[in-house]
Amino acid sequence: MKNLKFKGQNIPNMPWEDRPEGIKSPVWRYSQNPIIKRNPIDKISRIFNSAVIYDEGRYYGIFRAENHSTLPKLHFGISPDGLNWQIESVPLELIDEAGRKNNLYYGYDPRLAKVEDKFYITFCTDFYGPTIGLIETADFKTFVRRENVYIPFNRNGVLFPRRINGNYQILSRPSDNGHTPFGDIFLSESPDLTYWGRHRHVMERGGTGWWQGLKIGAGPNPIETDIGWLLLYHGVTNTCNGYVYSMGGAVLDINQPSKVLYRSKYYLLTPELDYEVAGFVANVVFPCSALLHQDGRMTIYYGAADTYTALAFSRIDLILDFIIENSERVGSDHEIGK
Ligand code: BMA
Repeated sequence: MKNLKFKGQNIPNMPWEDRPEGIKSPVWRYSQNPIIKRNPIDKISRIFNSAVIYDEGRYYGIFRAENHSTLPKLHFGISPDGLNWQIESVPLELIDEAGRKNNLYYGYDPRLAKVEDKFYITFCTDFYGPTIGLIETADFKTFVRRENVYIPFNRNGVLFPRRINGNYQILSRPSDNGHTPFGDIFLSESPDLTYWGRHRHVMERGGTGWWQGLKIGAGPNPIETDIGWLLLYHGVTNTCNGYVYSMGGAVLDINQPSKVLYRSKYYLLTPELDYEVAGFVANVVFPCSALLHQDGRMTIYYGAADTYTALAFSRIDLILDFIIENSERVGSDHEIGK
């Protein structure tokens, strides 16, 4: 793809490896995966499905860490290079909007976005069942818990990195209280991050690939290009041995992101290597963050088998070409507002 315009960052030491000879896939794995292994810090057994951001020379991470109670909590970490992480051994301390202490019973599958001058963590939390929580921070020192975005049940809340048509925008996947055997991606918007509405359907499970036949959920925060928003997501299939989580890709309209322009019928990454096919939950590839360099290189952080944190690489032009070439027409034309 020539003359593609996109919003990349200047990240001098972004984790990176060129595509190995002989590999044709638009996404390839880091040869030293996983970057976070089992029992990475005292009393924490597994860190996976975690979010990373690069801002003004520093890497910050919000990690899904499970201690020996197996309850997931959000932990803060920093890194000099995006590979070696210093992760706090205790969960994030939060205050509510009135300044009172407010700590989470559980928090998992965080995403991390910078919108204007603040960072926002969206994640799954408990509110009489799982739903989407929201934390705001300006400095990664004070973390303010905002109102939950939804009533239960909902998962995979993922913010866009800027307002669109004046409003904040969030993707989500309404769910149930268990291991949800269904699920499409929806969009909601808000003028103030408190009141959410104008809900739209974005993408349905299925399409023409069984790998995404059961449910789908947004992955990393969408990436802006002049073709549209690149959305990486997870797609799940139900087999006789349980669920299998792969990564897929789609492109959403820049001004009306409930409109899907392209969606690949093929997965971009599926569990193949030992650290993806075996672990606490077998066969899970779960992308939560992507860094995009201004030269087009992409580094994707994904959870592997609910046990490890791993990296994969791509290039923005390569991934978009693949999605467009292998795109299929899905979704309906009779939605309100489409
Ligand atoms: C989902 C979430 C993810 C997890 C996946 C596979 O419902 O809980 O955090 O990776 O199941 O276990």
